[in-house]
Amino acid sequence: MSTCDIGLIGLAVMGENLVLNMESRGFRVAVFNRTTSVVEAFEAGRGQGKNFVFAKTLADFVAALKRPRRAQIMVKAGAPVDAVIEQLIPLLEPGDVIIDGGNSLWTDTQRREKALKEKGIHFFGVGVSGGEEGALKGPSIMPGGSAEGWKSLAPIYTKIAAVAEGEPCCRYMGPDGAGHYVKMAHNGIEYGDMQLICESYAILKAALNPSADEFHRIFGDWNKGELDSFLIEITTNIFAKKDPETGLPIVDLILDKAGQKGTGKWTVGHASEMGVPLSVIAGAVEARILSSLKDERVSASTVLKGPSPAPYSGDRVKLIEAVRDALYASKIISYAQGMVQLGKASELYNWHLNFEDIASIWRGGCIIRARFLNHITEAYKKNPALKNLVLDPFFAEILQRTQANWRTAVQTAIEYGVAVPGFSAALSYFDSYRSARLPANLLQAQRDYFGAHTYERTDKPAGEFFHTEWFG
Ligand code: NBP
Repeated sequence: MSTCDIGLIGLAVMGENLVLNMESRGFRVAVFNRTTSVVEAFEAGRGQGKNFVFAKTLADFVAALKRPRRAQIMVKAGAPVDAVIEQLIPLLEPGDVIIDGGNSLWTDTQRREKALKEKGIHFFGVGVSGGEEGALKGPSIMPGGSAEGWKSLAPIYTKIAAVAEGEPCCRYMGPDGAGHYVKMAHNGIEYGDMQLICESYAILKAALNPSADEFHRIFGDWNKGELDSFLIEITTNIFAKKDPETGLPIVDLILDKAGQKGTGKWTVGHASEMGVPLSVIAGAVEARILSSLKDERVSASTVLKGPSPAPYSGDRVKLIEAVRDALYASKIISYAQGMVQLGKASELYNWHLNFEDIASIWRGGCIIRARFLNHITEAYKKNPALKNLVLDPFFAEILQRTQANWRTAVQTAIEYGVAVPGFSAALSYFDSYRSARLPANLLQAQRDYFGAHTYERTDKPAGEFFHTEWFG
């Protein structure tokens, strides 16, 4: 009866594809879904004839699992996860493992892990990236939970994960919320990458107005070089897709109103709480928010006019190269900021995150997979204590090399009145981070002026604070 290696609750897009992946790698899997008809449809459809137990009750589901039981939850993040855990608890025993594979908030994972530990149940917060296709063919997997519990999960998750450079894209991240935090940071970086690609498109469109076919060629060329990545690849493909109804490029018919589910906002909110600059991702989140104000923007566009530059008279090829360089440099800054955030969170929660591992499991299976993650992996392999990715010689050289083009791209955007919150935030971070002196001396004077907040002096020892009587 108890014959299944693992069980999964929640047969929506991700759950269904994940269990098919597990089954295809030789595991026997019990499946359950709150709405029974979903299990029946799976049994009659994609699951037919395969090595599954199609459970119609949670009790049957649990009874089908080998001990220690491994029960993965793949339902909507938030209250549904707590509801499923509550139903599972009376059916499980100490030593069993519950895995939450959804995009849960890491603090929820910490709370759940603590509560279940008291009952002797291991709880795992596992980040799964790669969408529907990744879940089916091999996602990037970011597990967080007890090191002991991981022993019983590792044989399954390392086998179903994507493989990059011969290694599975799955490593143990650390205790409690570590896996879900890394997944959240991954999603934040994904927001940044997508926004930077959109800004490249916006600048080129405003200055050169390439056709969709030309964009297809431009992004296709970029994908052959340093920018080689899943997101550039799908962007290339998007430009080639025609609308069957009108024959026009589908991208030109899509409403410019972006959606978001919340992981980007969580990432930016916590970075800010920890005092970590995350300006590229913050720019990306805000760009989505602004895009969603479509009606307001349409009416503002009739009142507020931008510049009317002359048609672009420079070298088209050079501008395309400049935008590509700006995209690459901004992307490096975004990853550098994301890694600093992970470092700070690791210190805060004592997770001992390993950045080489993180960069290496993002090389395959997930949405941000990219050739340049090999270089990030290398950078942390050489120096696990690297303070900031931009200080690694490989990346520092790229930022030096692309700097002039990066500035040209931002200048062109400004000239044409194109918003580039990601490019400009990245460049401002670069210019701030490399500045030995910033205008914060004036800011400190202002704070002291109106609030007697005091300041330190350049000509006195650090830690000595001064106040000026500004009035009179
Ligand atoms: P959804 O996030 O759309 O959730 C649907 C599933 O949750 C269904 O199986 C539904 O059961 C179940 N569910 C809900 Br809603 N409330 C429940 C409750 N109170 N008790 C039990 N089950 C409940 O599914 P998804 O898109 O497959 O995503 C699953 C998780 O994976 C989410 O956390 C998501 O953020 C994450 N994720 C998604 C992607 C992606 O590309 N979609 C990628 C990576 C991670 P029902 O059939 O009875 O309504």
